[in-house]
Formats: sequence, C-alpha cells, structure tokens
Amino acid sequence: MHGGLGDTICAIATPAGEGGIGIVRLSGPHALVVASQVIRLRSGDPLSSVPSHTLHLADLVIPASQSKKGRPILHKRLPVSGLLDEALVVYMKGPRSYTAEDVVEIQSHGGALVLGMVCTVCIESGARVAEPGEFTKRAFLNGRLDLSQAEAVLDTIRATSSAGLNIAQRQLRGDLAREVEQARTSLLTVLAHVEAGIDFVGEDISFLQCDELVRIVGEACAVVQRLETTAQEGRILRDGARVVILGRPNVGKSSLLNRLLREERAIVTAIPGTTRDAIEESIDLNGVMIRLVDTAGVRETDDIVEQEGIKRTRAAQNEADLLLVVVDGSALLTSDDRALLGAARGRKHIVILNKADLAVTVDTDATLEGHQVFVVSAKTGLGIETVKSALRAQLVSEGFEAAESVTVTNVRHRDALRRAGESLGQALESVRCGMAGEFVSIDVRAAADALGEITGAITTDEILGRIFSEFCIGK
Ligand SMILES: Nc1nc2c(ncn2[C@@H]2O[C@H](COP(=O)(O)OP(=O)(O)O)[C@@H](O)[C@H]2O)c(=O)[nH]1
Ligand SMILES: [Mg+2]
Repeated sequence: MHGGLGDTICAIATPAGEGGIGIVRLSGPHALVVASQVIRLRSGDPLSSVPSHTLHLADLVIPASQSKKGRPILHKRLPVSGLLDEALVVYMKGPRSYTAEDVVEIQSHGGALVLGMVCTVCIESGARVAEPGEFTKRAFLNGRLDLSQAEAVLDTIRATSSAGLNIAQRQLRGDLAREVEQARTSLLTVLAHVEAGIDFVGEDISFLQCDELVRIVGEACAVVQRLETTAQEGRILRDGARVVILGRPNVGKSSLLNRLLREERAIVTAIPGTTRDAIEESIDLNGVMIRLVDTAGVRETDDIVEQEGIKRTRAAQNEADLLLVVVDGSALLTSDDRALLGAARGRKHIVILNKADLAVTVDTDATLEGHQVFVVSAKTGLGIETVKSALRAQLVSEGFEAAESVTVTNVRHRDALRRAGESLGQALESVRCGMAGEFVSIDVRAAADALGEITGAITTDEILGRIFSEFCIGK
C-alpha cells in the first residue's frame, strides 16, 4: 500500500452498478478543499462553513478550470451545463469520523458515470484513489480501531448468518480486544518484574514472588486456551459448516438433500449411480449457514464417470465438518455401508436410516451401535426436523452463542492464540523447573507479542497488507 496519512484519499463506497444512491467518500487533511471543487451548496455557503456532521443539499459540478483542461472523461461526455447531479453532502470533521480524519461523503444518484466523474474531479483536485480497505486501515493507524475491530468490519460486511453477524458485532465493539489486551498487560507486568530480577541480580530488591508469577502466567494461559477453544465453533458460526452426505448408490442421498432444502435440487432416480458430481446448496439452520454437499454414491464401479464422481466424494469427505451417512433402512447393510460407517467413526457424523416409510429392517444391526442414528423417510419427510436439530446441535453446542463470552472466528487470531498458549506453557514449565529468569522472560515475551498481533499492538506492514487487501475499495 503506497502513500502516507498525509494523502487525501477518494473512492466510490457503494457497490458497482446502478443504485438508488451512490456514495463517494473522501478522507484526509484536504478532504474539505478537494470536495469543495465538485460541490456547490444550494444555500450558496462554502462547504467549509457548514457545521460538522450536518447534511446539505448541493449541486455537483465540474469546475470550469478542469473542464477546460480537457480531461477525456470530463470533457467528452460533459453535460453542457457542467452539472453532474444533485447530491446530499456531509462533512465529518476528524477525529469524529470513520477514519478519525476529515471525511466528506457525497451521496448522489447511484450511476456509474456520475460517481466516476465525481471521483475524477476529486483526483484532479489533489486526492488519490484509495487502496482496498484503506479507509479502515486509516481508522486503525489513527488508533480509532484496533486490528481485531478492523477485521470485524470485514466480517460484518461478509456475514451470511445472523450468528456470524452477532460475533462480528461483538468483536467490532472491542470484546475480543479487551480480553486479549488484559492478558497481554498482565504478562507485560510479569515481564517487567522478571527482567528487573535479571538486571538487579544479587541486589536486595523484592521482586514478584515465584508463586505470584505462576498464578498470573497461569491465568493468562487459561484465558488464551479458553479463547482458542471457541475458534472451531466460531469459524462455523462465521463461515458456515460443510455437511457432506455420504452413502452407497440409491439409498436416498439426493432425496435427503432435496428434503432438507425443501426443493428438487438434485436429480433423483431409481437408477443407482445417478449423481455423478457433488452438488452444493446452502441452508440456514436457525442462524447457522450450512453448505450441504450431495455426493456420488460410493461403490465399486467400472464406469469412468462414476469413478471420477467417487473420487470427488472422497475429497469432499475430507473437507467436511460433519458427515451425514445415509443407509437404506429397509434393506440389510452391505459391505459398502459397513466400510462407510467404519470410516465415519472418529469424525463428527450422523447416521440416517432412510426409507422408513418401508419396513425398517436394519436398526438392530450391531454395526450401528455407538453411532447417533435417526430413522427418516426422505420420501414422506418423517424425521427430517429431528435431523435438522441434531445437525445444528452437533455443529454448535447448546448455549455456545448465548454465552456472552468472546468467540474467536479468525484463523489469524486462532494461530496467534495457539502460539501464545504454547509459549505460556513453556514459561510455566521453566518456572517449575527453577530455570533462570532469562528463560522465563523469553517465553512470556513471545506470548505477549503473539497476543499483540491480534490487536495490532505488535504488527508488520506485511500483516497489515494481507489483512486490508481483502477489503473492497471504498471500505
Ligand atoms: N420409499 C422410499 N424411497 C425413497 C426414499 N428416499 C429415496 N427413495 C427412492 O430411492 C431411489 C434413489 O433415491 P436417490 O435420492 O436418487 O438416491 P441416491 O442415489 O442415494 O442419491 C429413488 O427411486 C427414490 O425415489 C424414501 O425415504 N422412501
Ligand atoms: Mg444421488
């Protein structure tokens, strides 16, 4: 990302395409001066004279100086009057703005040409085009958001489930940052004492007692581990879960998918081997997004297309958060069924005894012992709601969302927590073994730094570049 905070940046903040309104956003020290070039308030007052955070009706114009210069985009399609559109304009004086800088937002009609021209005039007037995520990056660099809050902005924009949105909002309000910073601060205190102990070796100064040190490091370690354990379910709440439907051909996998989706998505026939390619569809299970994947039935086959389908089934199986193993409850288990059931052990899974509208014959089979089994008819819908609740319960434990505790959803945070936890474990071990303070302090320092990466207290340009490049332009 080029350019410093001294630049004034400009971008279209609304999505591309036609819209009722479109917003051009300016941020930086010259936001007001630049915007004044394109804005003529209907009141006749200069933009610089209006109170901050008030909305004003204005005409958008191409300044005569610029149209004369003959910039192609301004010149060619220039409306005779020099008028571009009418707009509502708001000036937000820093630091009370999104970026903590002077911000002007221009709300015109949402046409690509109008918005593009407004941007061009702003750039001709001294602004530069914003990089992706640069507004949010500035909010971070100016200290208005920590890094975990900045990431929560992106999670909010991308949220596809109410549960994911809920977590993003808590993170945006700083819940994660607070817990992490608290742990980090206590570690830094320990560090100061331990390092003082090293520096003043032999002098008679009372430093942190050993058991006090163990207590503080132990507490930080517990916080880190608790946060880390939320990451698995947190990711599912944010991104949704992959649930893969498995079973030999003709047991009713595609019928089950259609039932769960309440639509005829997959082709269902009585001919075994109908589904060749994996089919994916999403359902919202009470606020949790689930990607359901219907697969080609697994069996021994000579058909090349079917073999390829089975290969894809195995790949899908490995990426699943949960497996739905379907067997035909009206027939005896085959060796293919047994192989699938065996492979599902040790993975999160649910077994469906389908075709319950026919006589159920296999439910006493000892192979099913120890599996969570549901008797279902994809044909009549029997048992489907129970399966849905069981699915959700397996993926997100009861009370997990309700608990007002902080949830980690981000892989970067999870990785930092893992490293912090390992270092703290090492530090505790060193204290127990009576190792010298230097050893303890190295690990405590590493843990504090790892925690600092989450909030951005410790960061590098590379990390920032990676995070903000995922944002859209204008955010
Ligand atoms: N009686 C009955 N037939 C079913 C049920 N589910 C699926 N079938 C039938 O079983 C056959 C295979 O179904 P399909 O969903 O294509 O199975 P897949 O190969 O596992 O995807 C079709 O003829 C379905 O109508 C069920 O619950 N009861
Ligand atoms: Mg099928």
